[in-house]
Amino acid sequence: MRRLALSFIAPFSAAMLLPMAASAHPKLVSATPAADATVAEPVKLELTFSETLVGPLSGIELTMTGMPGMANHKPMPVKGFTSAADGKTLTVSLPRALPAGTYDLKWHAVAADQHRVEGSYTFTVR
Ligand SMILES: [Cu+2]
Repeated sequence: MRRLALSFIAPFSAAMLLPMAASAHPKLVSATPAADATVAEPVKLELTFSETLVGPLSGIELTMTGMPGMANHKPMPVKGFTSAADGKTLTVSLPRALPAGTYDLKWHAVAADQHRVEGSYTFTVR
């Protein structure tokens, strides 16, 4: 009988000790263009996160990794865009529509606890 009682207590205690703090880190919820999507030439990118962003500390780096008909395209950073955070959404305004090619987008996001979280995804412009 004593053995049976102990087997009930152990799993219950373990569940009580699970850490809760990680929930405050921003996760990418959705993006336009979406990860792995193929889209017509965008002039604006939009990334929506799970937490309210600290604007000046959140942003992206965008690299063109391929162009149609061009073998061995070297990674080419896209420059001249501006990004602004409003609540949970980061909006990136491009100086002109992105030309056809493949792109690697690296994002970094900071929410209230000031920890920097990073991620990346790719998309294609046709
Ligand atoms: Cu943190």
